[in-house]
Amino acid sequence: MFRKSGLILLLVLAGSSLLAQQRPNIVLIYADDLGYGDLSCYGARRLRTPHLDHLAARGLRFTNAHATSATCTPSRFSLLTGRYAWRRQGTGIAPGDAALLIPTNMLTMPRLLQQAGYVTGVVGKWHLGLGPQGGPDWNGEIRPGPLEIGFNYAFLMPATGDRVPCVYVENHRIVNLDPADPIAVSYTKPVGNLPTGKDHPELLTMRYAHGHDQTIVNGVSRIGYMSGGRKALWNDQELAQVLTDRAAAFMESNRQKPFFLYFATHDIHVPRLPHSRFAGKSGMGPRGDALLQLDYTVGQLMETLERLGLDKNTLVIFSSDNGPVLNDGYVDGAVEQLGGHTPAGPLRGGKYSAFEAGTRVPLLVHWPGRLMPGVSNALVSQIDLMASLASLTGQPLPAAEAGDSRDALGQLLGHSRQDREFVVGHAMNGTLSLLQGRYKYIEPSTGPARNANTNTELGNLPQPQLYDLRADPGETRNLAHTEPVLLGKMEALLRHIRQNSDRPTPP
Ligand code: NG6
Ligand code: CA
Repeated sequence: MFRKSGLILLLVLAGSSLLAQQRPNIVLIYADDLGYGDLSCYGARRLRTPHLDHLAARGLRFTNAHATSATCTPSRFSLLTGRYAWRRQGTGIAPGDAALLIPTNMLTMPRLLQQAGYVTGVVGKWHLGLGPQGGPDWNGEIRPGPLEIGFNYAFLMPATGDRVPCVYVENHRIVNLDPADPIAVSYTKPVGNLPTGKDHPELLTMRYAHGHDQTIVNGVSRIGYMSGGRKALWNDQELAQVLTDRAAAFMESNRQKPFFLYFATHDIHVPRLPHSRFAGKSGMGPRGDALLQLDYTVGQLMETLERLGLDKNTLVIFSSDNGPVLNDGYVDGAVEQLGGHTPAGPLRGGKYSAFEAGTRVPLLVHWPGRLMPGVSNALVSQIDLMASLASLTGQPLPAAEAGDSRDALGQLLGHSRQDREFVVGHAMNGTLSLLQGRYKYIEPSTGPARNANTNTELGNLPQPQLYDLRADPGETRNLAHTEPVLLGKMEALLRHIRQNSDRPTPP
């Protein structure tokens, strides 16, 4: 009798430790505007990214991984909800005073992980809106925001580096805001009397190339107007370190519990103003220097995990929200000093584009001893991270939630090399594309062929496009005329996906 209950106890203990092992810490590092060819582990030769290369060498490096959209806000919306942003109005690039874009009653990745017993934190670039309709109360309680959709802790840049307000928001409040110097923000009309880039170009330390000519903060004019909040303004050169320190502090204070950290770096988005210790180090101007800073940041996070003894029990996922861009609004030498570097590798297009470089991005996964390291050519999409983390942590996904997300844990951990049945891409002006096996279909669009500001090829054509990416990774030969049957099938499938969510609802 005693023996039997002892055995049961042993089994229960083994079971629970197995369960505990299924709850590794999860660190999702999301870089901004990082291209498929920007890291040395993805073939870059002009600069070295040793920390990211180390992750790749000890983990799994994907060659065919995709962000859901070619810009930031929709990619992040999809990442955190498991639903394509293009299904929902108002999820395009958000102004800095937008209301919270994710409904508080939607199941999100952080809420799901909270339900699995995780402490959840977000540090870095948010760009998913804050506050109620009409925008946030910057001088009071800023809610709803990440805390209302499943994060226990938030330390944010509200939108982007090039959008006001240039302040940090911690949980519900702007950090260091002096009540005697309240902050005002507007995206429609000037507020206060801070100079603008348009009227005072002589005050600028970095010139704007297009847009970005409104309020000047730290010598750089931004998108939007702001006034006040002087003590709360961030220092652009310190930004990466401030975010990294907050991320490290979150991991340290939660080291006894399973934690989920969504760490959204600002690098390598504009304005590129890396710390002076990286200035000139890449020989490629601020964009290359920001890449080195991004690599250093990842190194710091990994070092923190090692110091805390958590590196073995932490699943680290690294990717980017969209593809690369050179001149995204400031004259910072990105074009002139590029040399032979190819930010998109062999791919066509870039940020904003329906071509591959818009959404095919680096993806590295690291979990020592728990995944099969190497290189995976499996077709995967960030839309599946939510269902995959549900699967990892044993959380059921209700049919009505994360409807576009599928369990791809096997692929993420390298146990399966199977392609996703299809992957949908989404360009800035709304054009959708469909990847299936070696083929890519881009739907007809009347959108512009090029982004006139950034000089990016957008992949829009009034006719359908079909490419064989295996034979023609640079999307140069349109097969729409020679492969009408395949074209018809892919058109029909995309139409079906547009009308139905991807994870079938059980009867
Ligand atoms: C564009 C900005 C660009 C960048 C982008 C958002 C202009 C002319 N261009 O509208 O500089 O801020 O929005 O980038 O204003 S993202 O990576 O956050 O999507
Ligand atoms: Ca981006």
